[in-house]
Amino acid sequence: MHNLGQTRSCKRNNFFLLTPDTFVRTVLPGMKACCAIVHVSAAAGANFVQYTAEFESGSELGGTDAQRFIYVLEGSLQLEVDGRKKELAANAYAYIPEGFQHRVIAGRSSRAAVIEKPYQQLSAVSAPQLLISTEGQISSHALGDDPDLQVKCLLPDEMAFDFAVNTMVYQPGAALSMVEMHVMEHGLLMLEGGGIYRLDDSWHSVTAGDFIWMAPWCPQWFGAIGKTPAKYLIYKDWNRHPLAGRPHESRG
Ligand code: UGY
Ligand code: MN
Repeated sequence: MHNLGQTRSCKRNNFFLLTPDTFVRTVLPGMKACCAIVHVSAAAGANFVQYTAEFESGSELGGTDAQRFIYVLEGSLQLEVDGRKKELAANAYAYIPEGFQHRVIAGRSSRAAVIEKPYQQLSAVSAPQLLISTEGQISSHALGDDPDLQVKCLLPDEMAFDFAVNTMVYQPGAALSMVEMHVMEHGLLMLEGGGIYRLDDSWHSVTAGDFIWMAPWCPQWFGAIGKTPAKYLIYKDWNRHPLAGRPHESRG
């Protein structure tokens, strides 16, 4: 059904909000019976790629040259490494280091959030190893002193990792205690509930299924609205000096 050209989706220089009514599916190299909704990439100025992969029964994700993070949203996936298969059920996740041979296969229809980013090596620090876990195994902590805003850091607090992926759960009425403006960019997938997101100078109603990209220093604030908690999965670049990865400018 058409909606007379109306949508909550919007794209600005500093951010965009993408709602499921505007999602367009595509097939990435190596995908078999699988498709991707690409939410953000270098085409928008981001330094990472995030997409939702939708799997049919018997399907497979393609490979990547980058490091990869997969969080299972629905169904279950098999991660094949060294000829062994590890089952990833909903809320399970895997961090796959750059250059690590693996296959991601679905035995039934499934969905996963996928983040890919070229690794920024630190001298004197070894690159991270393969990591497989579930959100349930991670303990949460309050953000600031607000017990109604709980954060789970899905990747270990180690300098080897050049990005972080966290879940954040807001009880109804809970909110970020400040408008944040920071060097890190974000990829955010709303998992449950909803509320109001301030992005730059505008306020947006957001709900489960929406995706938001925030550029570095995009003013951001969220307050949960409704009778159930709001939850999102959030990516940020992390643990690297702001000069790292920037091309050297020629001086003349
Ligand atoms: O980790 C963060 O920067 C997080 N507090 N940002 C956000 O929720 N928009
Ligand atoms: Mn933030």
